[in-house]
Amino acid sequence: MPTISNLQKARAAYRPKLPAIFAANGIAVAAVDGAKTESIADQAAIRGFFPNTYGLPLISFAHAAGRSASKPLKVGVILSGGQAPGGHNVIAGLYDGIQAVNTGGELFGFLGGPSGLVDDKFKIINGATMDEYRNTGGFDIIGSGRTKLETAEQFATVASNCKAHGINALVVVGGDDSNTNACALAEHMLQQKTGIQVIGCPKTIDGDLKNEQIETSFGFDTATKVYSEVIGNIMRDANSAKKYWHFIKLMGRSASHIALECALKTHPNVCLVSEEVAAKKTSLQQIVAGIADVIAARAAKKANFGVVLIPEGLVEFIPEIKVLIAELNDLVAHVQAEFDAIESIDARIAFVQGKLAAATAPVYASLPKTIQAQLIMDRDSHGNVQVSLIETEKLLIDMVKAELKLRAKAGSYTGKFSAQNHFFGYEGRCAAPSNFDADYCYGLGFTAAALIAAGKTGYMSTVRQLNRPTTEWVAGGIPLTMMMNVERRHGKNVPVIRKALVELDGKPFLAFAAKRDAWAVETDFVYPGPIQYFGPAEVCDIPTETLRLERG
Ligand code: FBP
Repeated sequence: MPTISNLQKARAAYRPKLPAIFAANGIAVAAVDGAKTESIADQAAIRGFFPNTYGLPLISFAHAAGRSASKPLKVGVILSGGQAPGGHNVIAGLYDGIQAVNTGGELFGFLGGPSGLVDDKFKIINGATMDEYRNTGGFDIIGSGRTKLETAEQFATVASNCKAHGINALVVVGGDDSNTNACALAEHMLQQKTGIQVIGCPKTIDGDLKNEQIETSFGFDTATKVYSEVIGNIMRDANSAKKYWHFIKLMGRSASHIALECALKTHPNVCLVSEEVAAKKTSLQQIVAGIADVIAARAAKKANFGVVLIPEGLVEFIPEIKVLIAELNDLVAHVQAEFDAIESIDARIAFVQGKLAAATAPVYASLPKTIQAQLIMDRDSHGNVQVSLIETEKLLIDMVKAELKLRAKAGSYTGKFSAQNHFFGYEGRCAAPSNFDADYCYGLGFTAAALIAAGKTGYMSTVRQLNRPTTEWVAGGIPLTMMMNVERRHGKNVPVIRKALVELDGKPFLAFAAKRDAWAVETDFVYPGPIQYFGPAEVCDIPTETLRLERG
């Protein structure tokens, strides 16, 4: 038995609250078909891609006596992609739901993400195993992975592995890409008449898997609370020492939801929002000038300290860097062998520099050498640059320093600039889930079991009305095809679940935009402190600002 902390011991006793329908009736519920659905765009094309799962109705649940007498379920589950707090509670909800249907039910946890399904690597999750992981962070109960499950060959292998074990349903816990693939898997299973159902669950700390039906992805609440706690601590340090500017990069591969949420919670002097940078076509030099303006304005008030929040995906949204990255991705792919043969990083940089187009070559040349090197290092499995490895926070510090030097020379800046850099991402992905995520995830898992018991496939499990007390949370199902549109990826038109970026006319961004000028010059820091698991509801159960503003 591994050693566990006192908090973990106390937390193991927490009983997550279920959505109202299950709290009142257990699994004695029936699925009720609502209105038929259409995809959010490109309806004819999406119908063509998914003839068997397109147009399914929305699902809600109603009390139905006698439902608990159903036959035992044999379900497989995978955790896919980056860790997010609450994954273990999705599995706990699923496990308890399966047991509620019939105590003879079985849960197969496929190991290491989607590859576990293909390679048939699994462990049976029993009651004792489950109890060790309730309300804990991490995905370590079965591990996760980023293997893409998308080919007909993989689908056929998955079907035969499931049949061999008598598995009648799969639950895919993942983000937009994993659930896009879950939809294709559901379609395959129906087309091949395998009888195997597929249900998705919305996971990602990035908060970019959301829409009318999915109010938030799980993990966003806990992760942003952890980052906000640490940002608050840094703010207090900055306000005590009064000598450092802290440049903090925050995870979130593309969308800036995490940075925006942390800004709303902590009131930094600057928070960049990638989607705004793209919309306004702000250049890197303009971003640098904007930050330097804030630093100069605070220096004029003798405040030579502050905090700047930077979303992880920023570089890909800056117009000239976006073009540069696209060209570099193509270039490195086309001359891969030649490129790999060059040993020194200086020679690689010179090689790339010589091959760039006339418009992009000066952009590349203007960047510090470390960033030039990071832009041409190892690609991800799609051949793209790995943005999380680009040290945008250091790039901005260097450029701001240079800009302030020029201003000092010109006499328009007289402050002192000393900077520290940070990157917060992994620190929050496996935190013990907040009460919100513990309850939400348990509800998502239990709902997935109810959807399976009702014979549904091609759905994502949903729990809604999350801005209200848990006693008013509503469980249901949304067809995966409903969230889809067609996008061009790697030269092909493909159906994908649409990623939700920050909307510049959305309430969270507008609330931030209304305050940011004041936060820039004043020291209006907020120190949220650590997540509280025990205590009054107004401390323990507060949802994110994003959810509160979006849902009222
Ligand atoms: P998912 O989209 O799979 O949930 O992952 C999110 C994320 O945490 C991003 O914020 C980050 O850019 C990425 O994963 C890091 O990936 P890795 O864990 O492979 O380093």
